[in-house]
Amino acid sequence: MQSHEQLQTVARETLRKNDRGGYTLPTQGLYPFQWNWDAGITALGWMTFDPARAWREYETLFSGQWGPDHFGGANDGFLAQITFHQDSDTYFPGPDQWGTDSLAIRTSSISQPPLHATMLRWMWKQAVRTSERDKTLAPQRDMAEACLQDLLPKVIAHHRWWYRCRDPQGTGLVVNIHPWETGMDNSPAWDDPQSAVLPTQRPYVRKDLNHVDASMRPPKVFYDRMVSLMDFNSACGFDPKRIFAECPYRVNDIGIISILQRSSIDLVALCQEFGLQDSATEMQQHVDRTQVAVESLWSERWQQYVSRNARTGALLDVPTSAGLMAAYAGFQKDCADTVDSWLDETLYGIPSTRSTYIGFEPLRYWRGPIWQHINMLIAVGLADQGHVELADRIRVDSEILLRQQGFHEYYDPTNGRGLGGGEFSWTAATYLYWIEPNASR
Ligand code: 9WN
Repeated sequence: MQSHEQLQTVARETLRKNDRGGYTLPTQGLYPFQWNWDAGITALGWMTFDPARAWREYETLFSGQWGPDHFGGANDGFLAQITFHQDSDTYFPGPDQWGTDSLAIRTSSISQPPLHATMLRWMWKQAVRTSERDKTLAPQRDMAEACLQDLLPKVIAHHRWWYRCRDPQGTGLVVNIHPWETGMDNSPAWDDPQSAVLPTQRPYVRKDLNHVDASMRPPKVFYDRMVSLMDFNSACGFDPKRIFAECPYRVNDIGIISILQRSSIDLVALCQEFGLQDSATEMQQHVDRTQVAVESLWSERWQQYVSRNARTGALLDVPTSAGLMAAYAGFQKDCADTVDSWLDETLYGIPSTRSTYIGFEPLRYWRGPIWQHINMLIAVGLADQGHVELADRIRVDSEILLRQQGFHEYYDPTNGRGLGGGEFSWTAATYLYWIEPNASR
């Protein structure tokens, strides 16, 4: 069991080791580029000991955002799942696979859960608190203010992209068109909609199995389908209308919907604080619409929100951790009792798939293992809604795990063993921002 001091030192070293100047690798080898939602969580970790570096992570992430001049402009505001600032041959699919060679900064052509307005608001609050506590640190607040003035219009454009391109009919429930967009890539919830995707016939070489045991990664047929969807996207010239209408995979993911909802709520608050009243009103309208629409994703069976196959209309009635971010999103039902029951079934926090579910696999990627940043989002949401004890139970479970195992990509919920990539950035960041006893969140 490592002490908090030791762990804090290791966590900082982990971020420094994975630092590539303006961006942080999730882990070396397995993920050698800048990932979208990883960057947001990782910035929170930097914020606890090097605020300038935290803001820089965001600046670098948004340097890859697509604008009105990219691919005809219909994807203005799009922020990619991966931004390829440098080449690397240790990952597939790398920069040459996505059809984006014409970009100055190449990116993938799909997005990831848009948690940024929330992360930025937390960073902003931290900067304000710090400078109030110690007047000599006032420049930190000025830096935060200047960065947010630059970033807010970009974040607004990104939210507009989600609502415009991924919910063109204004239903209040955005869709995703690739399981990698959910960040919860091979969740059993995607098994049904994925079966409509024809596996690619083209040859390619996976690289993930050079780094991690096959028992912890998705099977070949999953990759065949991911490649097929990636190629479909570029064959459409990234035209969002065509992709929405024709993509064989179209899912209302409760994870993305919850994260976007919380982010839009935080964006409204930031816009109000920074004098962007029209954007605040615009975002509030989206929030109100989603608040009503999400009730159609309620599962009586599992007493939580779930996802839906947007092509067939069928509810994907699978109990995953994505549906437990209800308190975080401020939905009508906060799912606190359900979270409580999940915690009784495992020892170290929230598994990605409920352990009593038939498709639960404790080792394999998003089919069972625990991710620390998901523990954090669920717990912070619960605390925000007044479930302080429950939130603290998740935090303590997470703390035990990290003190025993260090910073892995994910953890086996049946015995706590660290799995996947090692020296993992967002796990270290989660420790620094949320678990470390002196963390001032
Ligand atoms: C594909 C970087 C990313 C995370 C995802 C996680 C995993 C990539 C992969 O790693 O996905 O995006 O190749 O498996 O599922 O959530 O952002 O840490």
